[in-house]
Formats: sequence, structure tokens, C-alpha cells
Amino acid sequence: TERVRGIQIHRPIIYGNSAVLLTANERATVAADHTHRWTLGVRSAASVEGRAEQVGGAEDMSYFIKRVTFKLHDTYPNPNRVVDKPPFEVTESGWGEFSVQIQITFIPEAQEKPVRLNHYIRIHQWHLPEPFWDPDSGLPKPAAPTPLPQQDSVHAWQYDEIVFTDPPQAFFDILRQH
Ligand code: SLL
Repeated sequence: TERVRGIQIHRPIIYGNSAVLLTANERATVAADHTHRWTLGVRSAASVEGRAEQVGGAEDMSYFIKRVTFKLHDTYPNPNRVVDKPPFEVTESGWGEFSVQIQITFIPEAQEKPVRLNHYIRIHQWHLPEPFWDPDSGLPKPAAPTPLPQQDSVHAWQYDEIVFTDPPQAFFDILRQH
């Protein structure tokens, strides 16, 4: 269909992962070397105010997203995970951090190429940098481990916006209704 010229429509998203350490009981149910469970996904960052359709508290993006593909590390069976309905997420267990390729495919009305994102799955906590000098004396400090508060989960999410420029009229109508 004809495109609506001079228009840009933005859809805010967050993508990334959360991870938790497996409990002893959970460890008994997965591969022996797996230490963490993580959830990887693409979610709406739109305000849920006034929205009837909600998935896990966030806007359901299936009115414009047809599918999300997550390409996991080759150590996973069937590393290409295809999710064609919300929530656009994958939950797995594992032992390591790695880079994931995320591909977002839009509904046909969008007449847009898929968007590709990259995310590095985090399962370990951030470590505070060692203080390099003593703030009081100004003298170099011998390295000492910085105690960290025990944290039970790790979150690595990024904000982004999907931008549709000059959307086809039919797609514009769909976006406008949401
Ligand atoms: C590393 N470059 O060496 C990374 C690779 C791979 C993570 C991490 C287990 C999959 C499975 C898994 O956690 N792979 O065996 O089911 O740290």
C-alpha cells in the first residue's frame, strides 16, 4: 500500500536478560555443569497506562511484531529459538556468558526488513573496581578484595527504540490504534 510520507513512529523497547543462581534442587534437574537460569527477551518499554492488553505488566507488542528469533551459543541444542507469540522470551539454564543475536520480524503490513540486535548474556555480578589509591592519604593502596553485598539476581537490559519511517497506510492505521 501507499506510504504515509514525512512520518516517523517510535516504539520503545527493552532487550536483554536476567539471571539467577540455581538452587541445589534445581541443579539436580539440569546438566551437571549448569549454574544459572536466565531469561532473555524483548519487551515493550511503553507505559501501560490505559492499555488493556498487557503481558507481564508490559504492553503486548504482537500487534506489530510477528516473531523474535534468538540465536544462542552453539553449545545449546537448537540454538535458533523462534518465538512467534508474546512474551518474546527464552528461558534456559547454563554456565557461561555469551553473545546472542536477536532478530525482530514485523507483521507483513509493516513492509520493513527485520531489525537485528545483539546482546551479551550476563549471569555474573558486576565486580567493583579495586580502589587504586587511598582517598584519605592519596597514596597508592595495596589491592584488597572489595566485599560485595550478596545479590541473588543479575539484570542486563538496554533501552532502544524501533523507528518506522514513512509507514505504509495500513501499518500506520494499526500503529495508530495502539
Ligand atoms: C565461555 N564463550 O566460554 C563462552 C561460552 C557458553 C555457554 C559460553 C551451556 C550450554 C549447554 C552454556 O552455558 N553455554 O551445555 O547446554 O564462557
